[in-house]
Parts: sequence; C-alpha cells; structure tokens
Amino acid sequence: MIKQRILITGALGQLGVSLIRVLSKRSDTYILATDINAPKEEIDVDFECVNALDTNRLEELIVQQKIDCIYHLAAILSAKGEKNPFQSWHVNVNSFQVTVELAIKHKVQRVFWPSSIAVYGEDKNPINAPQQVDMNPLTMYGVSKLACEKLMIYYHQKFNLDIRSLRLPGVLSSDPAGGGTTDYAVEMVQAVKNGKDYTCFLAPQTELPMIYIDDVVIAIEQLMESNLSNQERAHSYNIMGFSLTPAMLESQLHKMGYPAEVHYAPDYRQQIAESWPRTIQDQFARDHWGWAPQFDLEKSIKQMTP
Ligand code: AKB
Repeated sequence: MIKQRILITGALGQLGVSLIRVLSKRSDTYILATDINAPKEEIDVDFECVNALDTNRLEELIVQQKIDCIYHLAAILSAKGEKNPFQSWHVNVNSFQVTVELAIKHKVQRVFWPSSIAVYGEDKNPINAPQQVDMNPLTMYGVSKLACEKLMIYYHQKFNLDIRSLRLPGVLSSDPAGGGTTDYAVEMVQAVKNGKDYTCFLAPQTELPMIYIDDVVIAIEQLMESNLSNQERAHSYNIMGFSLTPAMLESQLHKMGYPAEVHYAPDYRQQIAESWPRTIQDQFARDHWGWAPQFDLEKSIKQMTP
C-alpha cells in the first residue's frame, strides 16, 4: 500500500539522482520526478519535464498525483550563479516561493529544501562556524539561500508549514554537480581515477567542509522522518563529513594508487571558496535528530565510480 506520494523538483541534479535511487526502493512510496531537462538514461520512477517556476503545471501534478511530500531541489549553484546573479535570484527564490505556495494551498504534509554553506560569509574562512551567526554571503546563490532560510521560518510560523532543511557543504558523488565552487572535488576524483591529469580551479590549500552523497541521503531521510519540535523545525541544519583541501585530495588519490598529476590554476571561484567556512559545527543536527556521518575521505573516494 502506498503511504507517501512524493514530488521532486530538480530531480536530475547531483542530489536528486541519488535520492531517487534510495527512495525508489521503498515499496510504499510513489515518486514523481521533475526537472527542466529530460533524463539521458531511463530512470526507475515517473518523470515529467517541468520548470520549477511553472506554478500551473506543478499545481496540476500535485493535485492529479495527490502529492503529500515535496523535495524541492532545483537551484542554480554558486559559481554558475555569479555569471548571471539576476537569474540566480529569480530561479532560486521564486522556485522556492512556488513550491511553498503550492504546498500551503494543497496542504502538503512535509517539504524538504536544501540550503548551503554559501549562506556564510561574514567572517572569512572561519574554523568550526557555528550554526547561528551573523551572515553576509558573497554570492547571489548564498544570498538567495539565506533569504529562503528566513522565508522557511516565516512560512512555518505563519502557516504551520512543515518545511525541513539541511545546510549542505560540498558534496562528493559519482554524479557531477554542475555550477558549484566545490565541484573541483568530484572533477578531480573522476579525472585522476580515469588516469587523466587535472587542473584544479581552487588553490591547493583551500579548505572547505565536504560530505559524501550517501551521508546526505541518510541525513535527509533521518531529518524527514524525525519528530521535531516547532523550535527544532526552524533550523536549516549544518551537517558535514570531513574537511578537505585540493592538496589533501590529490595526496589521498596518490596514496590510493592513482598516479595522474594535479595542476593548479585558481580562478574567480577561489574568492567564493575563501568566503566560506573551513569547517562547520553540526552539533544541532547530532543533538536534535541523531546525525552522525559514516563516510571519511578514503571511503568516499572508494565508492565514487569514475
Ligand atoms: C556550490 O559549490 O555551490 C555547492 C554548495 C556548497 O552549495 N556545492
């Protein structure tokens, strides 16, 4: 018997692809995946090409499919967003607004939406950045994520919308992200594991928090299934797996027997990375719903298929 009917936006992105792999194994869950692009390979769940800004079509789908849970993943990431900040704001904030408005109107029971470490920016490159601190993000992506974190709290207070969120660091996975500042990590692993030299767009000592995709999916499932108090629901929870620099990744790959060379040519993404924390505190997630990462760097690299 189907207990939950889920709609996912941005379903073909780095997060969506892995989330679908896991959620589609549940026999009691119906999944409708949507994305602005068509899938290149067949996927195991119902799929429809929809722009996450298309209120009318999304509303039809929510009603037709009796959707009771939305994972809103569509977004333009930090580096791509800086090429066209107006579009970045438009897509990131307005698609959030569309999702939330439809969720409230159609009494969707629960919404998941990912925020990002890009919301930080006040204190350049701090170690162990706290969950709550003054924030002045450098990128439009960060500005839009911070605005949506505030909106999330507003809609929860005003309409009792059950919307939950993780503040994600860079994500390592076999599927590429696309348009992010932390993408170098996936690119380097893929190139070097394939025996190809790689030129990294960040400087070797640039330290950032990272996480392996399977840990993200586990965290999403835990967060979505946990009983949170009203106060706890108001957080976009920091989580991280390990901290990483390009030099550490290069050296780990060499240690694991991949000899391809890494070169460094930092570009505009260096400044973005330097505005983000080196590590973040994830104690709230640990205390409130039992978050604990399973993957360190070596285990993550082993899992990643080139
Ligand atoms: C990006 O690099 O833009 C993303 C993020 C940290 O949210 N991976």
